[in-house]
Amino acid sequence: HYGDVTDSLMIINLIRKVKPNEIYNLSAQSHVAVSFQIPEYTANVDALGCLRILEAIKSLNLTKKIKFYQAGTSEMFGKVQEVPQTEKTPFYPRSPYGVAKVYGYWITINYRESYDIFACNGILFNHESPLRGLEFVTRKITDGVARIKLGIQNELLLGNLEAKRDWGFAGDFVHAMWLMLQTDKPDDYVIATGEQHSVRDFCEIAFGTVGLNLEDYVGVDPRFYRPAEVETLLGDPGKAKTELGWEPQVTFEQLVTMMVEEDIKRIEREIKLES
Ligand code: F7E
Repeated sequence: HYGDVTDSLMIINLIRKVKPNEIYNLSAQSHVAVSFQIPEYTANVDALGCLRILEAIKSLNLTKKIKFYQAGTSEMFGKVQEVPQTEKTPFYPRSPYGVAKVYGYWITINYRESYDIFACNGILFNHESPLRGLEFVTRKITDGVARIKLGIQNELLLGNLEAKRDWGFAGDFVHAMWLMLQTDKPDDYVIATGEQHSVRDFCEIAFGTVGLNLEDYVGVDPRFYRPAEVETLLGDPGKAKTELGWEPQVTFEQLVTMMVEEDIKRIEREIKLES
């Protein structure tokens, strides 16, 4: 089905047609840096998009039939007020993206409390995989490492190398989303690994997996700096562990290695096809 969360009628018609029992709202303009350039569009999709789905569920009288998952984000913590961040840590978003997601978070709670919808917020920290878009730092690095290793690129230009993130494997995190909708009572959960690494650490391991040294290839280009940066994020997944029985399975090193290996395989296939 085609769709767009800026189109209310389409959402209503699609729900009527598909009759889902679970809706996972992952729709977003999800790039933090881009949200500074298109803030109004980001708010329309990321904040009002969530409201439109909730309002569709309510106006179709399906509040008892559909469970709803809202993709919250660690970007809501932004300039962190506490370390590590838990479900109780106050938000301080640092981008139009983060601000729009705070609206999505609260409107989800508001519809849960006002209309008794089974609605949950997952507050997911960064989650990565070989499917990650090339505009995000992890995939930009692993794709760059693969190209450098295969001799088709000779440098990798990045922004803030000191930013620290709690990076996990997307497959593990999607499992947590599903678990949230299988509980008896809707609630909100931080999903994170509880481990933190810098962009520089990520580069070091990624270059290390192919026997190269990051210092020989990585340069800093201020074009990739953000007007306001989120310097450090570290989640406490304790509640998800106790209440959902969820724990991440893939380690940071395994994640980086998996992403580099997949990029090397993909680029080797592309080179073969071209020759
Ligand atoms: O940046 C720094 C950048 O764009 C991570 C989204 O899925 O996760 C993601 O948001 C860090 C930042 O992800 C480059 O300044 C350095 O500090 O990979 P990112 P993000 O902004 O953390 C959260 C949880 C979401 O919800 C978002 O939707 O890396 N950085 N150099 C760079 N970032 C990029 N993109 N490109 C660089 O060259």
